[in-house]
Amino acid sequence: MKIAVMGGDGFIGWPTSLHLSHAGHEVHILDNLSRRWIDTELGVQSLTPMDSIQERTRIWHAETGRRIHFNLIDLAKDYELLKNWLAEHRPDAIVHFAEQRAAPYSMKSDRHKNYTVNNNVNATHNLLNALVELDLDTHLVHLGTMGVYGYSTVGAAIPEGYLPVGIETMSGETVSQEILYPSNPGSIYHMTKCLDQLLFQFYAKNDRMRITDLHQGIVWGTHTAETRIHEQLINRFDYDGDYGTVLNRFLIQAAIGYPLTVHGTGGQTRAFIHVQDSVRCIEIALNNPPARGGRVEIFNQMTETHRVRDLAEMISKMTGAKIAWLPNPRKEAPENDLVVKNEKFIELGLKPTTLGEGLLSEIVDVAKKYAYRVDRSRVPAVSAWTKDIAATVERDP
Ligand code: USQ
Repeated sequence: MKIAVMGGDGFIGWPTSLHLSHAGHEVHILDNLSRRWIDTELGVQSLTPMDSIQERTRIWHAETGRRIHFNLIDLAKDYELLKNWLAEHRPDAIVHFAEQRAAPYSMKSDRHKNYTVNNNVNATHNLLNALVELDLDTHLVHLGTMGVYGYSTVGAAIPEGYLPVGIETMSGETVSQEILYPSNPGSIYHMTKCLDQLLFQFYAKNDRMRITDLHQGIVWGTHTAETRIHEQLINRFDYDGDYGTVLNRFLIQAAIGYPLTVHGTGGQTRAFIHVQDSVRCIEIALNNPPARGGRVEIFNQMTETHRVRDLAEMISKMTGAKIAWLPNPRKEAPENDLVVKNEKFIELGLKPTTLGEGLLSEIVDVAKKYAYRVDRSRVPAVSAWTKDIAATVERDP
């Protein structure tokens, strides 16, 4: 297939591009390099030393003989450039990662809220709009989030996108119907992914677009089989308070002797997936497109659920790291249970990498190896969900 990877320079976009290229697909990355600009804005850098995208693709070619093409295009701002590129290249499939993906960054200030909404919603809509205008029957695979469901305490298993409901008619009969699971975002970032869902529902219905939405959990890990091929193909690894996700943060904190930063009681239960499984899921989704005229295909892209304090305690036992119980900078339920259905990927052949198998090698290979690159002052999470909460945030646990 000819595949365009929108946001192919990012944390999942890069290993996905390598994985798809390795599998024999023709891969084109479209990216505005915004993650690199945001690093500069925040004064942080990836834990792992990361080359320019041009250098990365040069090394990939030198190592494998395969080309990954790079195009500097901003999906949200350069509609005509995007449309012209699509008209010229007519990709069979698009993987869409080109969105601002950090919840804390999206809550930093009014400017960051505006940026996240404008960037994410426009990027998705520009893409859908251009595909329809050009009459392209391209399969669009979007990276969504488990966060669209919210983290209710109901305890019932979260289905894959759609919820069966019974509705009483005027004549008193109950008819059953499947609706999109009610969205319940916990941040401005998560809210944009809920808005994306509505755009997808409309375009699938109105223009018979083939769309797959992947509701992904929190990704952990760094390496995939392809990023291991050469040191300069290494993936990025974020540890800072805005972009670092919880498990990767705990790993690097343990490696540098920083107390593990548990928010509140750590009672939040979340869904997790290793980055290697994430790229496999994307490949599986690409190989199983929905029929034209069908509904949006939704997968829950996660393999395990864990409570934050259990993760902290596990890493503390493995490494001797201390745990810091901090005031939570977020507005979220202090405790929640989470049961998620993920049968669709398992039935299509996904074999999950469990925390038990993968964790130790991440600590040794990545966290310890690059610990010297950490700026400890960037570890605390200081973006608060409300002005009241901001007053309670701890800057130096
Ligand atoms: N947390 C801590 N300590 C930390 C960092 C986080 O206790 O140092 C807690 C948070 O309060 C939260 C949980 O860990 O309860 C998860 O936080 P996170 O930063 O790992 O994940 P989140 O903000 O939800 O976002 C990440 C990705 C996002 C993706 C989402 C999937 O950045 O792109 O969509 O995971 S999900 O969480 O399933 O919605």
